[in-house]
Order: sequence, then structure tokens, then C-alpha cells
Amino acid sequence: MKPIDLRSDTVTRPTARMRQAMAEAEVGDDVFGEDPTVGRLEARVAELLGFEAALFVPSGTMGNAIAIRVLTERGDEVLVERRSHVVRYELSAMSVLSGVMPRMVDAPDGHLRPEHVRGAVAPRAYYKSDVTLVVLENTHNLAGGTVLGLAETREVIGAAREAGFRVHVDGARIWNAATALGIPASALAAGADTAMTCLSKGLGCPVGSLVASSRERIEKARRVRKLLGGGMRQAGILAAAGLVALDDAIPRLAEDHAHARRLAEALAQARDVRVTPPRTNIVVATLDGRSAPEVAAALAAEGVLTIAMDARTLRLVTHRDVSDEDCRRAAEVIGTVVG
Ligand code: TLP
Repeated sequence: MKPIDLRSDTVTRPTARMRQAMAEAEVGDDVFGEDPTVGRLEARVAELLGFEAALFVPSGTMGNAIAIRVLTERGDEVLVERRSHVVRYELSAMSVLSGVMPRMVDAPDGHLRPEHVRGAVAPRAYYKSDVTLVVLENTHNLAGGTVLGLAETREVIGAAREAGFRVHVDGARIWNAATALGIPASALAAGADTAMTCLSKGLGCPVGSLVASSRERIEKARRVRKLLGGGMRQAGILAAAGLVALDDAIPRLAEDHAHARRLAEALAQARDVRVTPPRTNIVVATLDGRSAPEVAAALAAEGVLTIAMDARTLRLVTHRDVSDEDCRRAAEVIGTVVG
């Protein structure tokens, strides 16, 4: 039987509609700015996120790296939550590529609050490094797909503005956050300097992320993309899938969220497992006194693929290629293997 792949929402295969759009895409050399499909995707995402312009990049990691590079100077500090993706899963890119240092704070739900921002404000002195940028992550991956609400987003961005800090939103899954809140994604990026979003997570595209910002900053971002080797040629082939995803995939994300709740309910019934009911498509379960890699291996043996994020943390992510029936079967396997 085909395994039920809950390791990530990055494992989806392109839909028939995506493949058709890719085959028929009008393309040109995007390093010369001549790919009309890329242009259309960039304009569409800029509008959806509420910015003047956007830039198509190969990955979320590169999108975050470009934004941080554009918004900081070497020697600056960047205020981030300790478990954020830019800290845990991007190979210290901000230090390697931008020469900046993360200033990490803890937030139980992964989301920075105004008090974290105010705590980073200090009198300037020539011998001290300063925080100049705040990175928010919405939804927050490692905290369990948690959502920062609209009022809280406004408050924390407002506090950053007051402090004179710039703001980048890692919105790899901003569409999931917007769906959970029933608001447009642009509301969750309003007031930020840059936002990154991914097409290759919940939206199911094979490749692609975008950085959105002002026109001026996107021109700088274009240079940094080239510097990092991310200038792509007939990238309209990929952008075409993105345009389909924006139409087809966003309206169905609520289904993934319902599936995640069902999996969390199954996990919650198992002994020695702590799980917070998910609001989006990520379920993070803490196993008390049991090894997450061992539990993941036992589930895999029964055809349910999950990821052990560390010794005690198991992550399950729902996506378009996980059906109602898959979800029912996965819950059953969890009941027997973990329960
Ligand atoms: N996240 C991946 C892994 O790297 C953990 C996943 O399976 O969830 N920001 C956030 C919040 C992300 O979750 C990810 C990918 C990225 C950035 C990076 O995107 P890619 O993988 O396209 O470089």
C-alpha cells in the first residue's frame, strides 16, 4: 500500500492542471527580465501580499536570505524567536551571507510579542551592536503551525516600527495563517518591509518562493538573488504552476487544517503524548519518556511517514496529497502504534 506521507507539505506532486500550465507556459529569459509568466506571478503575489513588487526565487531559504541581506548591514543583530526556521534550518545563513547575528528570544507559541521587541531597544553606543531587524514567522513551523493573529501582528509590527527596527515576515505558510483567520494574507504582512512566501509548501508547487517588498528593495533583492546564483532563465515553466496554485490551492487549505485536527485527536488519546490542537496543517507532538525517532520508525513500518524533529518531538504535516481516507487510516495506525 502507498505510504501516507506526513513528513512535510513539501512532498506533494504537481496536479494535472499545473503540469498542463507548465507545458503551455509562455517563457523568456528571466535574467533579462523577459519571462512573461514570471512577471505575471510576481505581480499577482505582490498584490496578494500588499506590496509594490515581488521577486521569484528558487526556495524559501533563499528568499529569507535575500530579505535579510537587503534589510541589514554587516554587524547588525536580528531579533528572532529561538525555534524559527531562519535560526534552526537555514545553516546560519544570516551570519554566513549577511554577517549579522541572531538575538534569540523564547516565545511559547513561537510568536514574538511587543514586549520582546521593546526588550531589544537599548541606548546606542559605538561599541555595541544594535538590533535593526525583526523576523516574524507566520505560521510558525516548529511551534506547530501556530498562527499570529491580526491584532497581535499589528501590535508587534507597530512596536518594531516605533523602535526603528525593520520587519521581515517569513510567510512560508502565510496562506495557511490567512485561511485559519479568514482574512487576506496581505493583512498579515501590512507594515512589514519584506515578506517571503512559498509555493512549494501547502500550495503544492514543485518549486518556488517569492520575496515581496517595495519596488526599490526588490531591485536590490534582484542583485542579491543573482549574487547567490538564483537568477533563473525560462523560469516561467515553474511560475506557471504557481499561478495555478494561487487559484486552486488556497481555497482548499481549510481541508488540510481539518485533517491535522483529526490526527492531533488521535495522538492526544495515546499515552504520554502532549499535543496542542493545531490551527493549521502542522501537528507537533511531544512524547514524554519515549523516543521520537523510534516512534517515527514504528509508524513508518505501518506506512505512515512522519518526522522526528528532535529526540522527543514528532511532526506530522497534512497537505493536498493526504485524503480523508488517508487521514482515517493514519489515525488508526497512530492508535495502534503510539497508543
Ligand atoms: N521548511 C521545511 C523544512 O526545512 C523544515 C519543512 O518541511 O517544513 N520558512 C519556513 C517557515 C519553512 O517551514 C521552510 C521550509 C522554509 C522557510 C524554507 O523553505 P525551502 O525549503 O523552500 O528552502
